[in-house]
Amino acid sequence: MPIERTLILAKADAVARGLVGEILTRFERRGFTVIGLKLVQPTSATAKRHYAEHEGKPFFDGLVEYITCSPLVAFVLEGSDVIEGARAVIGATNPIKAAPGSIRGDFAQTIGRNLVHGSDSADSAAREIGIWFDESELLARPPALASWLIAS
Ligand code: IDP
Ligand code: MG
Repeated sequence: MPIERTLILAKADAVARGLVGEILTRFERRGFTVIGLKLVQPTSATAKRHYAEHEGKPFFDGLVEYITCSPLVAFVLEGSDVIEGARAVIGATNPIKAAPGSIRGDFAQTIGRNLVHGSDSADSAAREIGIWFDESELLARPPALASWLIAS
């Protein structure tokens, strides 16, 4: 059970619908720790960098427009297997296929407005955290507390 970090974005629709607190709560309730948090108005360049793997796909321009149309809330979670765990809390990319009980399964309808981003691998997490946060903005919990919270 490695202690990992992952990058979460509560995207424009989450902010517009007042769901940021609900989204944060779902991760906190699962036991993951918020170690960095900010409200950001992304530039088009930042959005394109973040979603670089999707450049050239038919939905790319709309995706950039979606995540730059208002401020979003970016946060970094830390915890045991948090990359996979956060993806489970978020649910499938297409909300219609997302399990009830997941964020997308409970609050979203369409793939183009699916509320949340979560890193999909350790490499993606490291790359994406570096786009949105400076290392000095991440305040890790003390190691003693981390091991007390997560008994293996
Ligand atoms: P993920 O967010 O579950 O990791 P990805 O496949 O990485 O899903 O896609 C990134 C984002 O691009 C999705 O969350 C969604 O906002 C958007 N997206 C993906 N596929 C489509 C599509 O077919 N139409 C519109 N938007 C899409
Ligand atoms: Mg993805």
